[in-house]
Amino acid sequence: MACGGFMSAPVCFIENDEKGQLCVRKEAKDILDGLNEPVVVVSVVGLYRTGKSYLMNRLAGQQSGFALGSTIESKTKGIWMWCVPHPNKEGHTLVLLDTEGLGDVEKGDEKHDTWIFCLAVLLSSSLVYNSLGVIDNTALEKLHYVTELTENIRVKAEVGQHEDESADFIRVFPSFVWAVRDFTLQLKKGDKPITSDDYLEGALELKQGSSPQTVQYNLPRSCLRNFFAVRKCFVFPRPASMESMWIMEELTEKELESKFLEQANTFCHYIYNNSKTKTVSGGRTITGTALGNLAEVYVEAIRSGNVPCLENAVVSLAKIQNVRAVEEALQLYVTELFNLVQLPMNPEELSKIHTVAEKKAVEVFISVSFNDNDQIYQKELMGKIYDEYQQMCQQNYDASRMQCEEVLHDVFDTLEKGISDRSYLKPGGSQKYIDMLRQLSEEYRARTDSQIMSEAVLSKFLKTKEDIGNMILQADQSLNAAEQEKEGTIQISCTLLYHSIN
Ligand SMILES: Nc1nc2c(ncn2[C@@H]2O[C@H](COP(=O)(O)OP(=O)(O)O)[C@@H](O)[C@H]2O)c(=O)[nH]1
Ligand SMILES: [Mg+2]
Repeated sequence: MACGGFMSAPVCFIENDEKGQLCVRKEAKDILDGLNEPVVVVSVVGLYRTGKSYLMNRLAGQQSGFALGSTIESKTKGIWMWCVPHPNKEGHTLVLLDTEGLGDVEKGDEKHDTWIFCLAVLLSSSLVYNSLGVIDNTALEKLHYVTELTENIRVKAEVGQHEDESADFIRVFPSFVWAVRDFTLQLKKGDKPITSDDYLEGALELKQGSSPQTVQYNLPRSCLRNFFAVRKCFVFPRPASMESMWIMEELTEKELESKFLEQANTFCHYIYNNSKTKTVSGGRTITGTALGNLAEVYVEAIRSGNVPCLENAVVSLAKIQNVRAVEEALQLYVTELFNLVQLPMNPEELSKIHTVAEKKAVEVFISVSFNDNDQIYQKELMGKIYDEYQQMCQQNYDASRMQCEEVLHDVFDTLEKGISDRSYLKPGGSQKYIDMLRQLSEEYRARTDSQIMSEAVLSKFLKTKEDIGNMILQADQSLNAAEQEKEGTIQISCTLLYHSIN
């Protein structure tokens, strides 16, 4: 299904578990985990059966994908996700989030709808609000979720008692696109043609006055104006005849109304060209991996009865990402060493491999880590790399020692044999022994030329041979003395004999 993070079909991203609580689906999380490039996230919200899933399929450039509901029952449950290569931004993934319809009477769970709306706002870089007909008061009343955002989303971790956080929303919220479907009116104000954006801004104009009705009227409008800095509107005529609309997925471009097609293309191009890479509080862009973690952090906050907070989410996200960055970077370092190192080896070569592997590991760390401003995690990584390297150096010494010892046994075998045969316990034996030691040491050195432990192993060995060398020397000296004595005795006897004869 997933190929380098891209998917042939959408998967369920966030849904209700068996206890009725929101949860992030593992399959979707795994796909995002494998996506280490920046993401542009576009989510669609709106009442059910208003053509949201169809519009998302168009953004994916596909005839079908997100399931369409051609019956009363809405097809999409929870939030579904589709990751496709971004058509305009190389090295970016376009993540499409299709939400289940808000206000589904069958479901009748308003709070659930509110959270779905909040998650769509929190996770996306562009939020598409989709509705049928016109932007009138009823349409805006249906968008009451926007008025609840202040209760359900916090930006800062600590807020002063009388501080109004909604002023911060504008900095961190996605851009807002209103898609009006089956639009039948003419875009005109009086006689003058207006743009669809003018149409939206006109609908968002506030009324003067402070009566409860006026406050009520102004509330969703001022929320939209105050929370979303970038607002855009697209009006779509009916795409086809009523009968054909049951089978929209099967209709070819030619069978669609040309005006609809034109608008749909303009809409898609606007999204491709203007939707920004998803950032989090503090302005850092995020990857697919981070998006998956972010979703888990927000969903966890909702599950535990808290209000999702952007600043806290960034802290949690940083921790998750940085722990992972250390793990991945260290894994790469260890694998690199494992693949290139052949023990025993020249320590300088080992050091070179270590330096290259360390550099690669730091690169991985930097690409995965997140807000490691004080370099706490990078220092942890460097410490772990140092430990691994020290271990490897130790293993290198051990391996070299073993090889040297093997050569040593082989080379000095003749000497050992000579010792056990008592070949050196004869006059002049000590010199023979020393010559042999010298000759074999040279042979050993020639065979262990490149080994770091060559001299250490040899000198340890030679030390063990000092006693036997001394013994041989002593034996040699006493043998010599005896010999001389013997020779001396003979000479005295001969002299005596000579003298007695003469
Ligand atoms: N009237 C109308 N129906 C549409 C439009 N686009 C898609 N549909 C059809 O409306 C039904 C619901 O579409 P779907 O995309 O599943 O709506 P969702 O519930 O909002 O996701 C399907 O039968 C679609 O073929 C549109 O622009 N206008
Ligand atoms: Mg749908």
